[in-house]
Amino acid sequence: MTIDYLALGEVLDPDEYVICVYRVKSDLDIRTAGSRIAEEESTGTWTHPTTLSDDIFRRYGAKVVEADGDLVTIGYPLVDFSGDIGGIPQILSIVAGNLFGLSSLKGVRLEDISLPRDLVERYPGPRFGIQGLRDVLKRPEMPLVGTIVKPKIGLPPKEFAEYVYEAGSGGLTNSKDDETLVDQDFCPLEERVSRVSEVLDLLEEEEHLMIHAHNITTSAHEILEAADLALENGARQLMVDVLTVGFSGLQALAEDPSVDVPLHVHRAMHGALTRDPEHGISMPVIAVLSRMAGGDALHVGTYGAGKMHGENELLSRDKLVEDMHGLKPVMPVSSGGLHPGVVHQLMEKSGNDVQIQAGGGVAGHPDGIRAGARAMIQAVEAAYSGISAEEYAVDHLELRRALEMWM
Ligand code: RUB
Repeated sequence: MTIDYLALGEVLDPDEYVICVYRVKSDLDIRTAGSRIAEEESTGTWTHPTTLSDDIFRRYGAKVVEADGDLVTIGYPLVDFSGDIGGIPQILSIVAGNLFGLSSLKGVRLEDISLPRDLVERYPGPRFGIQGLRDVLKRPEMPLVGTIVKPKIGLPPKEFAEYVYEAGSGGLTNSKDDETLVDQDFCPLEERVSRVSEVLDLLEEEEHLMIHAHNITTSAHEILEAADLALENGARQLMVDVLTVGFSGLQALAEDPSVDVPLHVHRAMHGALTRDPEHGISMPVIAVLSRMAGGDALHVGTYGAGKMHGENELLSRDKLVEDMHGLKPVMPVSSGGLHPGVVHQLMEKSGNDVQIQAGGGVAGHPDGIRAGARAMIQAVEAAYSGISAEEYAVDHLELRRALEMWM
């Protein structure tokens, strides 16, 4: 038998293969380039190993089933992912491993991935997801509206909690730590969680439900301990930066029975993987893996409305909500440079299943945090009711002031 990784036109059984689409830049023709990836990531190497039998190749070899333009589709047999240990790290080592460094390729980008049911079922998926978050907040239909406490770092726990209280008093349903705040000396996790929990209880007594995502981004060996610390002090939601922690850190939280609160997933560092159109890993792939690992809410971008470079927001959102072998849908989070003046534009694309977050867009309001929160809520109410922000602002002072400031 000749070892040939090309199987163009073969229709793969999606229950038997992990199927990946790569965008490839190379001087090689696209078929050869695809074959290089398939051989490197399954049974081959740069030369023919004398140990590679026909039988091994037939069972475990990857297949290039499409090669067109600059795209190749490669199927990896499910058996390549078998065994009790390995998990998402091993999936990535195969589908997104050595291939990025092959000298024969000038660029490779993993654009899409689909995984067989048998593989997906080994993962917890979200415990809460969209519906669970809505149930916790008793907010059945409208977007969740949140803030990121600003400044990013520097507020001591008391002032931090006061910010959260003001935001909740202004009507916000969510707030969160920023991605760089964890347990620094000026705002230790334990005291921050305990003070924030007190104000969330107070808000609840005042008949307003709100949750705050506490960032426990840390080393793998400490993450469950950090979660325990936060939960013992009343945390209602936890947050991790999934790319710096790793998908398995998120999964460890999602699988731990004591972690019975929603997990907010920030994607800090994703730009290093997603931003180059010719090399890296696309955001939709990160969305698939975050969902498998158990994230309940994930940042997907602002559909052009905010400060951050956009990348495949609609597709990423779809990966969070479409059918995925029984995993619950994940709440898409839009965040980064948002303010009341862009909410309408955002919601036209996001729909209502979204958590809209504004840090500067709340903390920068000229009349303070509570007014900033009100302005965001008013902007969401206006867009939800199909009324323009300008019209709604006529008799909503906080929104009017925000539009005067930022538009
Ligand atoms: C929000 C902020 C977040 C970004 C991350 O602050 O900077 O960390 O949302 O970006 P502000 P993304 O509202 O003041 O801009 O959500 O695209 O990952």
